[in-house]
Amino acid sequence: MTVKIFDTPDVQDFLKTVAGFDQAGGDERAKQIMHRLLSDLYKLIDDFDVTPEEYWSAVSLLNALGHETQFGLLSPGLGFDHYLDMRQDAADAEARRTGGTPRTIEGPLYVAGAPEAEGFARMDDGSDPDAEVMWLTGQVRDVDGTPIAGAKVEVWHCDSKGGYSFFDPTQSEYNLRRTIFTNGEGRYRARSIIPSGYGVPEGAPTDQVLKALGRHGERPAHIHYFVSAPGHQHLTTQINLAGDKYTWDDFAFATREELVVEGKRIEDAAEADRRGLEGVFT
Ligand code: MBD
Ligand code: FE
Repeated sequence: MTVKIFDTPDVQDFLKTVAGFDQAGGDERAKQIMHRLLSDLYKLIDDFDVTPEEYWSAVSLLNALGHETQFGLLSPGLGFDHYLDMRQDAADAEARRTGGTPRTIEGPLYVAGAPEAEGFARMDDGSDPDAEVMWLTGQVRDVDGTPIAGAKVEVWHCDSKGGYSFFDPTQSEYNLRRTIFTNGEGRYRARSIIPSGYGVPEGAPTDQVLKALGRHGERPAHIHYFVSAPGHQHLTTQINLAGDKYTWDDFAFATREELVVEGKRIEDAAEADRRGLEGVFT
């Protein structure tokens, strides 16, 4: 079937009716956006001769994504999260807000309300004896390099099997999630465990979409951050642990050169703890 009806007056009038253009109520921006969205999709159906079977299988897929709350997971896979960041970067550049650690995407797995600590936090609940200990230390500075005391550093990451607390029911509440306020020198420290990479659940609706595109759903090992302080722009970012197979092949497009960090292995556990507690990693 190769009928082309999109450009006919009937279809154009119909689109306006569907988008509520001839109704007084509702929201003007919602109408404009819906009209554009529907127009693009109607045109796509016409241009690609989308069959009813294809259309209804797309509806099923959307239902499955919603049922499994996976819109937030497919979103970075389709590049929307990174695209919004690119727009923020462009807005910052235009406003001459330059310097500082680059932003990258939040992802769908943040949970508010993590336990708070001053200066130092142990992030893991100790339930994974096979996991390797990881120390994280850092300093929050403004774009001029001045340390910021009392900055809020929210950190979250997955366990050694790629699971995040709250989404992985085997983990304790807030495992690997902490809010740490920087000390007088703007520094924070955390003792945690090395996270593994993350993979989209096999066979899940998000996985089905990626497979149809010939893509995988893997992310390199990473650690999420929100950094904020009064009078400063909120930063959403991540660090990637260097040497991961997926560092430059992240399904969520979140890797940035400046955010790839090389961990330093310390074989002596007591030495690692001593250095971590002192915040010295040279
Ligand atoms: C993650 O852990 C993540 O950070 C993103 C962006 C998407 C899926 C899982
Ligand atoms: Fe993540």
